[in-house]
This record gives sequence, structure tokens and C-alpha cells, in this order.
Amino acid sequence: MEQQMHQIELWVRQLPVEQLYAALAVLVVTFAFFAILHLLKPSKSTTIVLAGLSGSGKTALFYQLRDGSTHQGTVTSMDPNEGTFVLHSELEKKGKLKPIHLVDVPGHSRLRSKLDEFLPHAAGLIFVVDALDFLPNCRAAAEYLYDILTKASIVKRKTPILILCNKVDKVTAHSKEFIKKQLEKEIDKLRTSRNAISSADIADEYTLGVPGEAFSFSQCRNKVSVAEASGLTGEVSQVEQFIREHVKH
Ligand SMILES: Nc1nc2c(ncn2[C@@H]2O[C@H](COP(=O)(O)OP(=O)(O)O)[C@@H](O)[C@H]2O)c(=O)[nH]1
Ligand SMILES: [Mg+2]
Repeated sequence: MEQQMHQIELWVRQLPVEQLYAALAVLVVTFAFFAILHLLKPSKSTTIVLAGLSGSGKTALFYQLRDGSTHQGTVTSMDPNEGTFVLHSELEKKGKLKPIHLVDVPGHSRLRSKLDEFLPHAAGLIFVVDALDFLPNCRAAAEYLYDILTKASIVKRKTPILILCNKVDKVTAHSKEFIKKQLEKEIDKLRTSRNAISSADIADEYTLGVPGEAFSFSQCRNKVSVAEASGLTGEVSQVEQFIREHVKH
């Protein structure tokens, strides 16, 4: 061992010094090249979060996107579903497909803390609203959405949000324009009432909208869009479009 080291030392010493420097320079440049490459190409998030009140249809959507079927009656709503997969509708497409990481966060308030686990690295959030049974749940849905829109993990990272009006397979479902308006109105009311509470009690990390103006989603720093779907019948093209827009191939 010692002898080998000695031999290497002798060999290095008889090399011209320029050659040594050149070798060192090549090493440094190569290292710097890969370091810069790594910095320029941060690994993009593939996580999409499904949130919304219990019964809005998140679990049905999750299975529809993954399997092209809802497995009616065989799954319970309390289990958080999470999976990494290629969208069912894209399985037959040619070329390399990027799997998405989809998380279904149960709407039950006890389980909502799961959100904070996934939001800091989410590429997008889908807020599912029951368009059929909308009016009785409007206030609760607005409260949940308000909590999401004021989270630092959403505002700072400008996480895109899709408000998804679900269950449009039924003719009595409310339109997305109506739902958007009602949610804006409710959030506007919430903003006033929550601002009235002493600031020490407020958990909101960011304030919403423009002071003195009626709240509208267009005032949010992150992009908030509205779409329609039916997880039950598989009308999910607008959801898939949102996912693909934010989880690139
Ligand atoms: N008509 C209709 N019913 C749906 C749709 N999606 C879900 N449901 C029903 O709504 C209920 C709640 O769905 P689920 O996926 O468990 O909601 P979750 O609590 O948000 O996970 C179930 O009875 C579903 O069959 C839909 O697109 N249309
Ligand atoms: Mg569920």
C-alpha cells in the first residue's frame, strides 16, 4: 500500500506541471457544468391535491382519473387516497407519459390537516364543489376555500387552483358561473367578519383581495379558474386539462 502510494507520488512528480493544472481545470469545469445544470433544472412537482367538502365527489374523481371507473360502493370516504399513476385516458397514447401524484384529502375537518402536508409542494389544487347540493353547503365550502386561499403555502408559491363544479350529469346541477358568484359573495362576507376579529385570533396567513372592493377570484395572486365535471359518468376532460397544464409531460 505504502509502496504504491510512493509510486504514484513519483509518477505525479515527473508529470509536467501544465498537465496537472490542465487535468485539474477539466475536473473543475466538469463539476461546475453539472452543478449549473442541476440548478437550472429543479425537479418539477407532479403533485395535484383534491380538496373539498365531504360528499362533493373527490373519491369518485380520484378513481375515475386513475381507473376510468368509480368502483361504486366499494370504497369508503374516510380513507385518504393517494397514488402515482398515468391518467387512465392517457394510457393508450403513444410516447413517454409523466405519471402524476394525486392526493385525495378527505373533507372531514379532522383530516384536513393533511392539506398542510401536501400543499407546500403541490403543482395545483382542485377544489371540488357539489354543484347539485350546492346551496346548503355554500357557506361551508366558502369557509374551506377561504382557508386554502389564505395559506402561505398557496399564496407565496402562487399555486394554481381549479374550482371544480362536480355532478353536472344531473340537469338540476348549478352552473359554474352561478357557483363562482356565490362563492365570491360568501368569501367577501367571511373577509369582513374575519377582519373584525382581533388580529391575534386570526389564523389566516395572508389577507384576501383588495380592501374596499368586493371580493373576486381575479384578485388572487394565484390563478383561480372554474370548470365542470362529473366524476360519476367520467366527464373529466377539463380536470385532465388542468392537470396536464401544470404537470408537464
Ligand atoms: N350524480 C353524481 N353523483 C356523484 C358524482 N360524484 C360523486 N357522486 C356521489 O356523491 C357521493 C359522494 O362521493 P365521494 O366520491 O365519496 O365524495 P367525497 O366525500 O368528496 O370523497 C357518492 O354517493 C357518489 O356516488 C357525480 O359526478 N355525479
Ligand atoms: Mg372521499
